[in-house]
Amino acid sequence: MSYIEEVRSAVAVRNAGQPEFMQAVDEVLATIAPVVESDGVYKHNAVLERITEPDRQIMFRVPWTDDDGNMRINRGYRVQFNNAIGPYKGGLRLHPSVNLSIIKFLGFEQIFKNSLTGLPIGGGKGGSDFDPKGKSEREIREFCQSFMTELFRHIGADTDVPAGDIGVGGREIGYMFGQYKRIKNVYEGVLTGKGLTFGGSLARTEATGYGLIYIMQEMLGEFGDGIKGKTIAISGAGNVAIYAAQKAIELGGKVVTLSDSDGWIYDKNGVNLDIVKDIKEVKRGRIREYADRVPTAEYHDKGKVWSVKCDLALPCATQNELTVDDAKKLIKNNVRAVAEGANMPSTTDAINAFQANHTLFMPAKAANAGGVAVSALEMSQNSQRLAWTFDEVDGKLQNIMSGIYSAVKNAAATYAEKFDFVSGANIAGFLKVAQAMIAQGV
Ligand code: NDP
Ligand code: 2IT
Repeated sequence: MSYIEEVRSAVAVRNAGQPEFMQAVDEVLATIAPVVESDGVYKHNAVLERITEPDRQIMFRVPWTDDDGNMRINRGYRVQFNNAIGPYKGGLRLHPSVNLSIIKFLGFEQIFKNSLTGLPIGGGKGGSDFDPKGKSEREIREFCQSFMTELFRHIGADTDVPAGDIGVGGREIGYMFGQYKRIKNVYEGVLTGKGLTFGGSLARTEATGYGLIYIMQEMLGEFGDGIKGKTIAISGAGNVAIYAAQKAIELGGKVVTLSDSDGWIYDKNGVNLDIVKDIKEVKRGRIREYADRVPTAEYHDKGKVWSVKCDLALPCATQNELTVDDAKKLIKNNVRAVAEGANMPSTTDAINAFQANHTLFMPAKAANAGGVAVSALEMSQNSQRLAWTFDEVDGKLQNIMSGIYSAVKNAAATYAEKFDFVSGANIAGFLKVAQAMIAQGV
């Protein structure tokens, strides 16, 4: 048995019942063999055993009262996965599906993604199975305060810096920051994605979606092509989907789909983002309302956006939302390129189908790293007690995405196959963290 196979078996036994975590581990282990099996230093230092075992896994009870006065209980999580290259960094997810497997897969992927940004940030992730849908403003605030009343003791500007993810945006980060400050009496950059009046960075809201389009541009630019004139299918209608759509439209693309967990819209004329933002960001409504307001648009509560003919596909909702059947439909419709805005949105079989077809495919660790990269820039601004302009931050984001593209492309060409960006991202992300871990001896 190879070293990788040995570790894979041991990790599977130790983490039984955690399918999403094993999916993320399997993908990394399946691609780093050219590096790990060619040099005994990794086995000698047990690097794979160490990198697959979180430094710390914190689970806690979160009590809160609903508007009827009932006490309600949720489970909170923070998995501090790896701090070899910087403080733990990664989002908080509030969604009823949240469990330890999901938080661990996200925390594990975050290690490699954060490494790819070139910035000094380690990997972590957290959240809760709390469902923010349909909750009042007061319920959200009380939940966030209660969540932070336990989390505060585990985090800090130089220890662990959480941010947003599904169900956590500026509003939730604001409430959590307020509670942290109140308990600790320290004003520090302990969270990113903060409001602009209290230490937030310009362009953080846009960063993940913009970064996704910037790296797509790099990938298409390889063939003298670009976003202009492309028909684009996007899933999701949250932070990542909306700002990916915004940048794509600005660059001359036509975004024809968006979705939420109830259904999806198709607007052959290209979506009107002002209406989408009003529905999603202002009214916190459902995507079906778009079709009520734009008569030419179709709303479907069955099927998925991937049945629509498109040049570019950007899954921006959640894990495993794009299956091998979806991949086959996209391939049949001649999709030119796929880039993952969400974390692990494509199943393993779907990725295999894209790669077998030589469809350009940029995996999440590289494609959506713009969000956490600008979070790291927010940390820098907080440390300096300065605020940079939108253009300054956006310019740095463009450079970072271009640097990620080069790193991923070069690692693919050196260790795997030209344009095998899955291997390239995993290997480039791994090498830096592994070297730091070996040097530090822990
Ligand atoms: P939001 O909460 O803003 O939006 C999530 C969107 O995806 C909503 O439209 C939501 O629909 C839909 N969605 C979520 N879960 C499901 C589900 N189980 N089934 C169907 N649809 C679902 O989150 P973000 O836009 O921030 O996050 C989207 C993805 O991007 C996630 O995978 C996240 O991990 C990833 N990501 C986010 C970053 C960020 O900076 N925010 C950075 C990097 C990656 P509904 O409202 O109906 O639930
Ligand atoms: O998945 C991710 O990279 C995020 N949700 C953003 C993390 C961050 O710290 O900004």
